[in-house]
Amino acid sequence: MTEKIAELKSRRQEAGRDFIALGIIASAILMFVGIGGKVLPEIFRNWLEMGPGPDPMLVNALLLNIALIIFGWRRYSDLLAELEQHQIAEENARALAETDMLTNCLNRRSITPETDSLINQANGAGKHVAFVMLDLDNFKQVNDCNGHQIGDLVLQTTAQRIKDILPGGSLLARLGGDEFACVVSFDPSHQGSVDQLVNRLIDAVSRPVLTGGQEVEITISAGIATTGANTSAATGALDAKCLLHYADIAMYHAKKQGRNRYFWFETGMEHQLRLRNDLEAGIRKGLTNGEFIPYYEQQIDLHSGELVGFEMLARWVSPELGIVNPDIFIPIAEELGLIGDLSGKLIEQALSDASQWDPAITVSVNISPIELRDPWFAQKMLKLLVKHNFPARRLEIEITETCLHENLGLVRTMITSLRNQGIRISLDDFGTGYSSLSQLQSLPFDRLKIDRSFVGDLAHGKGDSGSKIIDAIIALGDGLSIPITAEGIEDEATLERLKKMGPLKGQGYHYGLPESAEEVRARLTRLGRYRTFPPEGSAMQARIEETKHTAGRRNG
Ligand code: G
Ligand code: G
Ligand code: MN
Repeated sequence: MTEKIAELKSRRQEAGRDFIALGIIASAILMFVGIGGKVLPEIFRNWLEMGPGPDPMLVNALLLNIALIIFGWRRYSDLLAELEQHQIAEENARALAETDMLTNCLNRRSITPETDSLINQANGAGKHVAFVMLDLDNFKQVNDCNGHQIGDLVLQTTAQRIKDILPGGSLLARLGGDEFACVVSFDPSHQGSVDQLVNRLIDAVSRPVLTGGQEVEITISAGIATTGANTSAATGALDAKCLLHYADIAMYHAKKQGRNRYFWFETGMEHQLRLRNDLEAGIRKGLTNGEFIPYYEQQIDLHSGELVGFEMLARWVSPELGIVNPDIFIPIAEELGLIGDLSGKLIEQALSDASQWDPAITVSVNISPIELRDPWFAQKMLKLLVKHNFPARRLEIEITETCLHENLGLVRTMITSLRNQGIRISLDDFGTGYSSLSQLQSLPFDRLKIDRSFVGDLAHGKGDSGSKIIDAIIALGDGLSIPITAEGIEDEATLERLKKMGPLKGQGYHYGLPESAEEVRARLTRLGRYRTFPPEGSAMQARIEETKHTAGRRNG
């Protein structure tokens, strides 16, 4: 590429020199006129024997002049040819800059001006323009699993399939990566034609791509924005840049809704997106500012009524939003890749809080399926336990049933290494995630937690199904010798029914809402189960020592 540019440059310089040559020719012609005007009449007169011959010096000068003009003319025609070539090369370079090399479509730079001129054309013809943003789903996986060459082939095939379907006069660009944009004009009275077109695109792209005996399956998500009323109602006049932005938002919405589908842009989406971006920024900021804190829900031995443990439940104390529940921020933290960090901080805080509690009280923590995929997870837990000098047998890790579908082998290894350290593992929300009996038998769980939906059914007297399921789970736990906790006990009646069903632990709002560390401290202090003397070396102990010391000096 650089060689080509250097060649173009040197040709341009040559052409510049040739312009000087052209100047010389012009002066040569002038001289020819001047000298010729004097010499030629003398020659004629000499021929007609009417006078003496011309001055030989002037004749030589005239001949030299003629030679110069011929030479100059040839250089000039060469120059014109050069210039023409130069122009062609420049045009080629411009075409290259406007084209996506892999697929031969337009690229991100050229789609905007091309769209703007299509909009102008359409406006003149009483038509509207639809901008369709298309993004392959999980394309990274195709690259990772099959290599970049296959990835490139998938992109080329996709581009070709889209081209085959688009009506004449439409635009197609690859904006980069696995993102395409097509722009079509349509009759405003047939908006349905855009839906039809996009449906056909989605169908065509999701046909498997055959590559050297392999089949690659791919789907696509799309967003549509048009110059018609539905997009412009709230936004006014639309140019290519706006359309691209709105189509992108609609495409993002399609991704969020589960991919392999399309959405028309609606103004609400922009609002949602802003909200989502604010949430993401807030979570990042909250993480560095320590805004995520543990709350604790009591766990009770149903028969003795004794407090035996707490389940730690994450809360986000946001300066803007107040107290936010984990079902809002955990999925976002997972998507942002922050869950390991967040969870680590929360668990560390919980261990630190719990070291002040009666050592008979256990702490349960929830972890996300994503953390189970971290090969260092067990290591990290061990490090935290050692750092806080916290006995592993007091820690219980809750994993939800849905984890088991993701990678049974990995989960088994993880559970085994956690249990080898002495940490206990419970299966959370049991009954909602369809784990099979064989999985239960092959995985060494220390506890099952019956999902609160079944426990809730008990009190609301929805037939006997609730109690039958709970009976079945209790029998299962008996058979496998796994103890059981019932979640979501909300009233005395439920508690009484559960008590009759077997030896259970339980938790729920009947015993109070989840509490902050401070409230737990007050509760345990009332019960005489809070350690008033902090463990040695703690910050509190250091402060007490210091106070004693200064008080001693003052007194002495
Ligand atoms: O507290 P509750 O309110 O809304 O909890 C909702 C869900 O969030 C529960 O299913 C619980 O398992 C989960 N959850 C609470 N805290 C944490 C946490 O620290 N990490 C993970 N991964 N999930 C949590
Ligand atoms: O990890 P898990 O999905 O089990 O999270 C427990 C969730 O259940 C938390 O959000 C907690 O606030 C909630 N919860 C705990 N006890 C009760 C209860 O008695 N009733 C209801 N509706 N929810 C409860
Ligand atoms: Mn739980």
